[in-house]
Amino acid sequence: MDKETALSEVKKRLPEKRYAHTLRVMECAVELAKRYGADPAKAELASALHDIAKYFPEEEMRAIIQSRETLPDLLLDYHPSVWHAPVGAIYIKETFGLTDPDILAAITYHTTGRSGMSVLEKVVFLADYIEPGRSFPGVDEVREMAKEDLDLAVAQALANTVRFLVENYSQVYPDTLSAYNDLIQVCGVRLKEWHKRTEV
Ligand code: DGI
Ligand code: FE
Ligand code: FE
Repeated sequence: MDKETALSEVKKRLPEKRYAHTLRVMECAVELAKRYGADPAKAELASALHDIAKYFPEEEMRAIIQSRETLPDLLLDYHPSVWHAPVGAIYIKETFGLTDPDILAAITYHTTGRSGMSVLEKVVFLADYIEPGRSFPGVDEVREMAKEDLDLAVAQALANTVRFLVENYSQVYPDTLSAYNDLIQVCGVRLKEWHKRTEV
């Protein structure tokens, strides 16, 4: 599947604002891929398609999760906002015959992350978080980290997301906690040093 086909299929399924978000994620992901050694073409295609299922009706997503062996039923115990990522990946595979496992994983885990993420998965996850249209608390700090250290930026983004969910008494999907734990093990010390350095 080429980029143009992907974008025209995505455009049909997304409102204008979400499509504009998609274009910004693509640009950002290509830049991060070049910086951190992921395949820029895969980063671009995965980003183009990452939110394709964002506006699928909840019931349709639920039916897809229930009927496909590869999608964990555990998803149904968590908030529907995490469903569009794995549902989008399986939809793309079945509808457009896209089978590249790297691209499908980057789409599947773009919302929650997971333990042992590939560089491509981190790039798409981070691009979705820091694209210039985002304005949530802490995003500028993650943008700064993204210029220097991919793991650091992804770890901080995950920490922010976990904190946000806990503060709202929302459930945290296990893959999100696994991703957080995994990356904190790698760069928890560096994160602490970064904050010590920028506090003064
Ligand atoms: O689809 P986007 O809006 O571009 O971004 P996204 O795919 O990162 O989805 C963000 C939403 O997902 C946001 O409302 C927070 C929610 N979310 C992310 N991780 C978790 C989560 N919600 C729950 N309940 N649990 C999670 O682990
Ligand atoms: Fe998304
Ligand atoms: Fe997105």
